[in-house]
Amino acid sequence: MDPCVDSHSARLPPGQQLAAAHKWPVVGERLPLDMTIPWLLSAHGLVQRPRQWSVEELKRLEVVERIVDIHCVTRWSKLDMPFQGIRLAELVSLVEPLPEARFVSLVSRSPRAHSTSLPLALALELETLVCWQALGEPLAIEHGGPLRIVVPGRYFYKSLKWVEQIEFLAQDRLGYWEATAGYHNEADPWREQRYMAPRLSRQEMAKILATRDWSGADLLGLDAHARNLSGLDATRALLRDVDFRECNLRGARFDHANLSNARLQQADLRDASFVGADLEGANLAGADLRGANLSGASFFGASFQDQGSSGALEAVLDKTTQIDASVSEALTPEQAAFVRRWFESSAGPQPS
Ligand SMILES: Nc1nc2c(c(=O)[nH]1)N[C@H]1C(S)=C(S)[C@@H](COP(=O)(O)O)O[C@H]1N2
Ligand SMILES: [Mo]
Repeated sequence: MDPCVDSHSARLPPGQQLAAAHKWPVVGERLPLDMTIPWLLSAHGLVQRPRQWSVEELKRLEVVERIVDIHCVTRWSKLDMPFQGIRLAELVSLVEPLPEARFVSLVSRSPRAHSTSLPLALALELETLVCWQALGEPLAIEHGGPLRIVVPGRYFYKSLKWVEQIEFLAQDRLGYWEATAGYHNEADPWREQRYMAPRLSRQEMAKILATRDWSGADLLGLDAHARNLSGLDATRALLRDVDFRECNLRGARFDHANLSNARLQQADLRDASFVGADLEGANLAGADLRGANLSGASFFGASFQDQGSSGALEAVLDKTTQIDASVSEALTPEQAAFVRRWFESSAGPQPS
């Protein structure tokens, strides 16, 4: 075997193929919004010193050259791409983020104000770059010139073209593809985190995100971590192994849905309906279940409390929560004790 091909295949994440040599596909938007006004990159939000830089000013900071492997979610890769620019870390040290700044939202000067986001600590760990040069040439406009983000080690949709704003946030703000097309928010090519629902086409996913009508859908393994899905209709949906941690699911309908092993930690489930749902092995620690109806749901092996990294997480139940008194029979002694404490408090209904 050609040793070169061999060494390349070890560097190709699963499901990726090398793009033809000397070909760099253009993906997504092809032009920024307006090239006639001067380009200014601004960094603002939860920072001590908001700032803006012209491209010339950026070039006076510490310029670095990095060799990066590009992996596009549409399955082409390009290895050993040289990029020149500055490290995001350098801009971060100049603006001094406040302690509560945990995410960066990157926004383009593009027709749809295209955007993406990353946890701040991860963006720094991956050595994210702000680039004006690739392959020894100024970045072509269609590839994001005059300034683009390059995030090594993530699918290329995290590498925003025509970056104009870096906003520091306490809460994540999903990017354009992540919010509208169901692209995975973590985007690690080695874990094939392409789409939040690996079994749906992009069109199906876009439809499901736009309508919030998931009734009867097969969404096994869906990763919806921290999304706003209030009012969702997931009646009879197959949601085994889904990740709904920290989601807003207020008023959502899960009647007769299969949520076995679902992760619902710290989800807002106020007024949600789980009548007859399968919640076996589901984790509801820290979830807000006030006003929720869990009548007839099965809870074998489910959890209502958990030992999280920042202390104990307990589900919130009150007298407006509807749950069968027999639930504790399906739980481990520890979980059953937690639920029984709630039943025995004056707030809860009395066990039969
Ligand atoms: N502003 C903007 N940035 C973007 C996109 C886009 O549509 N608009 N598409 C993303 C996607 S999906 C990919 S794969 C890369 C493509 O970059 P390229 O066209 O330089 O190959 O840009 C990313 N950044
Ligand atoms: Mo992409």
